[in-house]
Amino acid sequence: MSDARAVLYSYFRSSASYRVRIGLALKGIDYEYRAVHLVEEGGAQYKPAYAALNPMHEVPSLLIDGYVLSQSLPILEYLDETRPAPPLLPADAYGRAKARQLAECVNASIQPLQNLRVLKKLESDFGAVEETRRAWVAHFIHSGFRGIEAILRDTAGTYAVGDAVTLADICLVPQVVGSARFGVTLEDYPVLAAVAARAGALPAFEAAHPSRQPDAQ
Ligand SMILES: N[C@@H](CCC(=O)N[C@@H](CS)C(=O)NCC(=O)O)C(=O)O
Repeated sequence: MSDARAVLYSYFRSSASYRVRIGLALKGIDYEYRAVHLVEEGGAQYKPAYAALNPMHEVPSLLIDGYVLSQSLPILEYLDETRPAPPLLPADAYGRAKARQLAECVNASIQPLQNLRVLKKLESDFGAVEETRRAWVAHFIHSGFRGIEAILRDTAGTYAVGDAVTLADICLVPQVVGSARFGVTLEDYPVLAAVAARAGALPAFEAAHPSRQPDAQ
């Protein structure tokens, strides 16, 4: 363990980085922000110095307690286990399963399909123009949001699972914010819209918003 200041490698628009920024803010953890520009010069995620930290060439990565961590959900679980207040997961096993289920709906089922490298490959291998790429992403966001809306009808209180913020809100808000770039609006998802609006207005979520980051464009 080390008590050096934490360092977050992040890109302002990255929804996975946004999740970790929310977790750090909720836990009141001070950190240095290091921007990794995913687009300029072929992407800083591929530069050897960063690849040594994150061999998957992705943000976020977090240096904390002398460790190098990556993958936003394990990072958030690490923060929760080492700094339990405020908790990011419900006290009961069923609540935890539902919060993790919603988090994975975003992390495993929606976000990977909108990743920069996936969109680049659609362009290079199939000639997909920007409009086609946006339609592809929007299709998968809508199918994911339809499923999430159905789940939330059973789980939501003030927030996605009951009345306290959980991992589910930490994943849903960045996905909702990022979806606007692909022309996805929330008229058909009233519970998701309400939950995301309430969580998104909390100070920790606002501080983590892409527009508030040092590398925001
Ligand atoms: N499941 C990973 C996803 C990480 C990820 O996909 N990060 C994106 C930005 S949101 C990235 O670095 N993409 C780089 C690329 O596609 O080249 C996590 O939760 O940390």
